Amino acid sequence: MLIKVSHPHPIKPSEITPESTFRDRRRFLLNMGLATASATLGGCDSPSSDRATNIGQASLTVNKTSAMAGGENVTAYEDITHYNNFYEFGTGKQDPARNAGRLRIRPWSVVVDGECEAPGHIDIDDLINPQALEERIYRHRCVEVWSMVAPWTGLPLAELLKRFRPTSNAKFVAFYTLFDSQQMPDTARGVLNWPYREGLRIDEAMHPLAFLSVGLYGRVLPNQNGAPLRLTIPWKYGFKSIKSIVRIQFTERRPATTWNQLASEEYGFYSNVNPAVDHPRWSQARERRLGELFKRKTLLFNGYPEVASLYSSMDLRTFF
Ligand SMILES: Nc1nc2c(c(=O)[nH]1)N[C@H]1C(S)=C(S)[C@@H](COP(=O)(O)O)O[C@H]1N2
Ligand SMILES: [Mo]
Repeated sequence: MLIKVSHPHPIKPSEITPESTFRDRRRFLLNMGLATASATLGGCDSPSSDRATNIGQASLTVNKTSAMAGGENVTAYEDITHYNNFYEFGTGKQDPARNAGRLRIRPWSVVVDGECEAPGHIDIDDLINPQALEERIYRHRCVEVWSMVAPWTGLPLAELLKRFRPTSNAKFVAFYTLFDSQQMPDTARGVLNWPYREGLRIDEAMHPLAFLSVGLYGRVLPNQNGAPLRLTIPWKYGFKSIKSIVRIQFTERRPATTWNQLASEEYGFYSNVNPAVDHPRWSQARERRLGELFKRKTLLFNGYPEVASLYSSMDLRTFF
């Protein structure tokens, strides 16, 4: 059942810049000189160990690091992990950090089916293969006008999708989050239509920037950020980056997506970051980077112009 809530994304200044953000002004500027082959992030003797201070997660080995956020400072781990949207664990920004600990992330496998020649499933531990993992430092922009720069560990989405050999009927890809009311008591409130679902056009999903994340800051992904596997689509609003994925389905028709089902006039299927197309209830022209006092200008496609060719024949006001 769909319950229309009047303000699914209320904008309160207190939420956009939480007190913790003001308190914690530590900033990390990643030294990209460290991004050498097979760098194990968080090693005690490396200068990058600062990044891992107080991170209680196992470290991941990555093959290479690509900084794709224009040299901007990386947002503090504390902010990235304590200011979240994960409605299955509550609608408050601090709720996921408090409640997502009850999510059991092993055993975990992802079903891949639909319009493909080799449907099947993949075990998360087979996916977390050190040879295949890389780190991507991406900007991330929520439709609620906050943003961050985060170092994700994972693999290109296209690499996983191709293993299942999508057919020519596969025009879209649908993604589903786990739905388990035992582990996710907040789902009983019916704020959204569970399971949380998202979708991409197949060419968007195959774009080299589209990424599946299993780690953050060189460590295993914390539950509140979508463990054990989440999408990271840096040119789209944050809600496209679905967390704790259990199913990926190739489809011929455009799949339903959670926020679009809730309020289609507010959240379109494409949801590309676009300063010129406002959300009906607030402007998208500016954003507040977590940890910063002043707002900055929002960039078209969140500053990833290489995706523009995906939309060259489309009116981005109609297809928002
Ligand atoms: N399953 C699920 N995925 C989700 C959400 C959610 O509520 N449930 N929220 C989305 C929204 S609105 C945003 S902005 C991002 C936030 O990701 P972060 O908490 O890692 O920054 O997760 C997205 N993925
Ligand atoms: Mo969001």
